[in-house]
Amino acid sequence: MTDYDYIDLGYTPKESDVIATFYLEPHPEETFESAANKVAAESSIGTWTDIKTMLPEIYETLRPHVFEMDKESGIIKIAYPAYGFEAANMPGILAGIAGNIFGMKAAKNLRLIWVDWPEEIVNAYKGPLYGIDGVRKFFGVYDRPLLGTIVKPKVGLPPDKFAEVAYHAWRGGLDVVKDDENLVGQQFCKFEDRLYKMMEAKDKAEEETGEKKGYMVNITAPWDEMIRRAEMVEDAGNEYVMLDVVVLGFSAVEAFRNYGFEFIIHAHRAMHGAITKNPKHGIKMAALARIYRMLGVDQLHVGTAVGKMAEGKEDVLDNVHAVRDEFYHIKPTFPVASGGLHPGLVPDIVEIFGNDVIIQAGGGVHGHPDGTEAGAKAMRQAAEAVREGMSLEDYAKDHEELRKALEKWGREHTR
Ligand code: CAP
Ligand code: MG
Repeated sequence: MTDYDYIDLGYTPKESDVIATFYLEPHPEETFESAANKVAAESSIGTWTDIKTMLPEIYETLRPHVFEMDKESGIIKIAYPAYGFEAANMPGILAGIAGNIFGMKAAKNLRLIWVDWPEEIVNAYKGPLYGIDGVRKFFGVYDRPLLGTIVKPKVGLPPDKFAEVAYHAWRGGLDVVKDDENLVGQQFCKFEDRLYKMMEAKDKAEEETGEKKGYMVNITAPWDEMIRRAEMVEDAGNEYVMLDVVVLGFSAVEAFRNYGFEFIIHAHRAMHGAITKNPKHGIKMAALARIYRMLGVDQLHVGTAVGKMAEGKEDVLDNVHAVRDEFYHIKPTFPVASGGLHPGLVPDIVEIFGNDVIIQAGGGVHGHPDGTEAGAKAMRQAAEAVREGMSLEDYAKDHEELRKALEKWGREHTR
């Protein structure tokens, strides 16, 4: 057992401290205090035993303080001096406060719920280049949520078919079309072929509708290839890229934002559920959402509460606060509601999120009885109905596409 005590309930955190809030359930043979102490040690300067190399000045300047501890709720708060971290190195920071501790014997369950970042760390991050205001300006759309689709099937369509589906989605009134998270550069839909077909389709849709359109092209790949693809996207004149931020890793996301491109970055979070879904263990999505915002993504998937993914309303709202609330110099990230959505759920989404949300529907557009363009129209009509304060049912009386969508899916939450 380590001799060093990190529990200090009288401690008042300094403004410069990084404060991590955890839910902790100790191993049955461990007291709550001892488990908390071990979590504090392992996430900062300590180890499992006392060591001859722990110079007093190291302990004094870098020790964490467990300054709140509530056995009843399992909540502990640990303050870490910012001096213990390299500010512009998120992987390095997380290797401490969200590293070994999740695998320790001492904690049966451990969940990082939230991190309060001090200004001196936040200053090392750029945050989104555009954020909500910048993305709205790009589209010139201010009075309704942005609307989008994911081309389905997830993978399989060849580039020309893919672009045709996208063209219909844009024509029907959607602002953005995105690749699915697992569509990259498969041999039946090579990255460059898809990109160029999509550029043509986007130009055509913009000309015909007079509206600005966006293509969120998924450049997720090993780093060198991802940069090569990003350069290709830049040359093609596309303004957006999409990153699968969890599978790519914190290093890639931080480095990509610092690389010098001027893309709007759409962040898909495939794999987050492995980290965030267990309410007793792992990392809460809201804490991750705040980190991805610091790293600089302009748009981030945050759940829907009413669609096919598991997060409930409370969690979704925590995510929304993490990306939209004031946070030093960092712009707000646009929350994206996606997963099992259809036109009948648009009012629920606006009720939960307000207008500052990007609503995406894949199945809920391409599954429309009359196809993609009608599905896109139905989504736009649903958003118009909400904007005008009308019920979907009333609006659908003289809007056939919305009527047919409601006949198929009603207002049901998805599973
Ligand atoms: C939505 C989606 C997204 C999910 C991911 C999909 O499609 O493209 O990947 O939204 O979940 O493939 O499921 P549908 P989350 O509209 O067809 O459901 O946004 O919660 O990370
Ligand atoms: Mg998807």
